[in-house]
Amino acid sequence: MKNLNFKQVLLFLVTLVFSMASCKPKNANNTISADAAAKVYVAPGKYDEFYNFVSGGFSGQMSAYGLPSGRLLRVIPVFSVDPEKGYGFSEETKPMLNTSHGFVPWDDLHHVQLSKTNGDYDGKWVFGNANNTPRVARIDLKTFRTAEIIELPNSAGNHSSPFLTENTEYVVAGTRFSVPPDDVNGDVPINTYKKNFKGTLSFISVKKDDGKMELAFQIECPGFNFDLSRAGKGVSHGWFFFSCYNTEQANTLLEVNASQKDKDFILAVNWKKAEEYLKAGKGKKKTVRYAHNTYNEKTHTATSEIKTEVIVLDSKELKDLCYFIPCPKSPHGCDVSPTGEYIVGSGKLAAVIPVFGFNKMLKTIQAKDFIGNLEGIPVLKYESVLYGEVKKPGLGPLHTEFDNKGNAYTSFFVSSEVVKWNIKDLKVLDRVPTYYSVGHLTVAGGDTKTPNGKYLVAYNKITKDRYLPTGPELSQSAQLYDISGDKMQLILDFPTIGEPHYAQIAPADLIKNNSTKFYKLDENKHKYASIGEGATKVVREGKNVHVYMTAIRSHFSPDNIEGIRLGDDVYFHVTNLEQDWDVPHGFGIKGASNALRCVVIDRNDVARCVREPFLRFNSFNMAQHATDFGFNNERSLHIAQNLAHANLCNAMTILRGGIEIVNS
Ligand code: RUQ
Repeated sequence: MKNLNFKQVLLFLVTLVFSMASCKPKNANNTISADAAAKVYVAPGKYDEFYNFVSGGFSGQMSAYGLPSGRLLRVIPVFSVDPEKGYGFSEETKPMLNTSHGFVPWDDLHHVQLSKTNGDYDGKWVFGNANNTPRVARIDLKTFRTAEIIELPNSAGNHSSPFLTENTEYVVAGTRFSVPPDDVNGDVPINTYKKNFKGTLSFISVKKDDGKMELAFQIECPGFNFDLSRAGKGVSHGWFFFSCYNTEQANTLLEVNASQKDKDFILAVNWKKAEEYLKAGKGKKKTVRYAHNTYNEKTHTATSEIKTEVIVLDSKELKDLCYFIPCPKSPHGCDVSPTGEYIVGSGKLAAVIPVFGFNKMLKTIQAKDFIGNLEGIPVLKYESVLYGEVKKPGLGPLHTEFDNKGNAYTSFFVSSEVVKWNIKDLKVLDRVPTYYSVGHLTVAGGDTKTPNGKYLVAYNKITKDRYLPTGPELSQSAQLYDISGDKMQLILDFPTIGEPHYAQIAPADLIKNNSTKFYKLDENKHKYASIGEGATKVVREGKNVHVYMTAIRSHFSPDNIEGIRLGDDVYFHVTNLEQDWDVPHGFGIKGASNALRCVVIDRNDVARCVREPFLRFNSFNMAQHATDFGFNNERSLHIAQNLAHANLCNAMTILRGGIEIVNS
């Protein structure tokens, strides 16, 4: 491959992709053995053994599935508005999507990471990254709701993110694309890329008890692209590894120019050392702008705070902080074995999978066995750090996970397969086709110190003939394999929400017993909450009218509101009084552009509208009189049930005969 130029390689790969994708493997129908159905059957009324948290890609959301059944349990809104849950529509949740650029209603969520204690999942939180407008979200696994979102300055294409250290000390997020730092004039000619563009790695600390995130520090690195990353664990705890490409620092035709070199790098970062430098005051304060959004469970309201400072460590000046390990051809996945000793780099265009030894790396550093220095960062000798190469594994390796028997599983996008190999002797043991073009894969507990090793799921980009056709666009999908035996066995296909990238699998027992059933009414600290029907009222404040309203099965209170005058703004604050598991209510108003859903017991949402031009509610059914506002309970409830995910407005200007929202 070395002697082929990139275009030849690409042509070769593309030809392969097409041949893989267009002809069904001969044994496609035979790959399911008779016992597969029994293996995935979860009887009605029975629970699955595992939760599977799957990234939603360009849907911006995360979804939770049960395994082995493949049942979709919930779509968790994270970076995109979600009318089903009112997320991003109610005034209470809108601040979650605030950024330094204003309200951003979508993103691309690629990677999920469950919080860890001692290198194993602890079931508290799951984190996700936003690629487009760089952010990291924390989802609380008691409620399956997004609890916090933090934006990342000095970043663009937050892809090597969010990856966690073994006790969730840090969530780490590297920028995929280098950019001029936020505190300098970024309006520079592109041909000054090498000089002006920087790659920044963010370290977000996570508080042990409540998970609160803070942007602890950033490390400024050379202007490369940081693609994926993993924390060290066990022996390598204290280190972080990032795959990087475009070390050519090309700025045009990246498809070709960013893959000129025979080797790119894995960047090894000693984050314990970074902490020392930080303590010694070696960080520099930089002026930036980023949003930090938090959802408060007591007030049921999110707040967004704009922060203006970050501490940056300079990899050029600070010794022993970073090292480059050469790695063949545009490494993508960068994965660390359960013991923390082996680091696997998957070069998208490489013919081998290099496996590096952590202890060999330390020795190489000690012996100063360097082959060069890039912007102050020593480059280690490939052969000295290398433990060995997996030969002829497949084409287009992307990601690797591990089982509990010393094996690794790598996904191959181009040859559309999962390949099992042994970590010690690097021999390929088994390979199975995926349908088709697998991206990420996950093994139950596959990135922990103690993988479970029962199941593997492959996440595919293309489904082609796997499902009933749905027009020109088909669902992406997941495929479940039983990996408990010597041979991997495909046992289930299931479609996914959006494009799945990384996903993780956790034992159900870790999460299900802590699930919140409802919010206690008397703990509601929302400003406009009505604790019981007796507390409902209508309060006039000048031209604003606040309706304190409650909802309980089939009944809104008050159900008639009078005294509204022409020109008033009316706000509905609806408190759901139910104190039982899973009794949501909805509230909607015809023609309004925002929605509210009092999904959870005692959640009090206000969807303060609206004032949008051109929205007219002349035919609004609930307003019966010129100045009185007749509120027909039955009809409104009917509307609510049918429009649980449709329109709602609860501030409106009353005009004659109907309700009109005017631009004011
Ligand atoms: S990356 S395959 Cu974000 Cu591999 Cu998706």
